Amino acid sequence: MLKIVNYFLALSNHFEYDCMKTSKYKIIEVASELGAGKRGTSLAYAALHIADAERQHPVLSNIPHHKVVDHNHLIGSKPAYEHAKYISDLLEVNTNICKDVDTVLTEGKFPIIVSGDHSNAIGSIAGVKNHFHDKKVGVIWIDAHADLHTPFTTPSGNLHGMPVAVSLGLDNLDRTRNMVDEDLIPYWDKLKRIGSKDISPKIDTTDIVFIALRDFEIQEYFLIHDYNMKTFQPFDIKSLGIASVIQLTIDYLKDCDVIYISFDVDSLDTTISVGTGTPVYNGLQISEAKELLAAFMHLPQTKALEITEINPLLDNNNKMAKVVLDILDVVI
Ligand SMILES: [Mn+2]
Repeated sequence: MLKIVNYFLALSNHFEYDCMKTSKYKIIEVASELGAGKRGTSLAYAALHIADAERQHPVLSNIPHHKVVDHNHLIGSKPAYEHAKYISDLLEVNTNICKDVDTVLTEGKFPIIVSGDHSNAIGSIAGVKNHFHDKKVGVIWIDAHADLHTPFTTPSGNLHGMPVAVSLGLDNLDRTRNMVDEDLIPYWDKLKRIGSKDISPKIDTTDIVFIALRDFEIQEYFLIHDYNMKTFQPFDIKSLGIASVIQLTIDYLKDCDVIYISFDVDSLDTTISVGTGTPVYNGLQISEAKELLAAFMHLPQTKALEITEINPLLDNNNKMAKVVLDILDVVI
């Protein structure tokens, strides 16, 4: 009998612990995938939810969940502009994201944004900046890619390659390679100014750190070089070790009052990141991602986390979602 009582006591303690652990968070699901070239990231939250239900100790199920209105009904329709596909629709989606992130922060909760493609970071960063409009916002961008393209430089026209340029307010006109339709420029400028406070840039070029960056075009490289942006590429991570990368990142962003973390699953090595649209070899190991995120999530300045580019349609047995849950398990 005593054994049974103890069992239920342990169970209820675990439940209370879980509730304590998860009550500070709110999940914002952004299923929008119009910014990507491959289809399927809109299913990211469903993939995580299914993988979570199979776990002995669920990670996400106790966290309240809210879904942002998207325009995925346009999938399959012809984009109006070749060099910024679905830009007018993604302006609306990202305006919705901005409002929802700002609302969750106003509720005193920590938003975990489960995002389809990476163009949704435009709205997330805008929401954080709109809420903390008089504060200095820093970004930790954990991604294989720089996402520093603009309509003037993009080879694909997909907006998921542009969120950092939007947030930094950069056009990169000096490296123009596309004949851009003039009609799209007002949308591009509005993307940079999303939020009721009408702020652009959202972040300064000195307040972003790229980690696991290893796949970028020359036009993006020029911006990194021009502004002397902080990067930790695979060579740096291997030579310094992950603990030093963490410390150097924290030191570099020490003047930022607020930190936003964006975790693109393609930052992980291709041996792990099957379920994502643009995998790149020589990426992070799972243990390294756990160390990075655990350290950054525990900083008092950190106010939001985005997880993006999980694509279960490209995956093998939902592995990507399972890996993300393993990482989140030590982080939240
Ligand atoms: Mn990305």
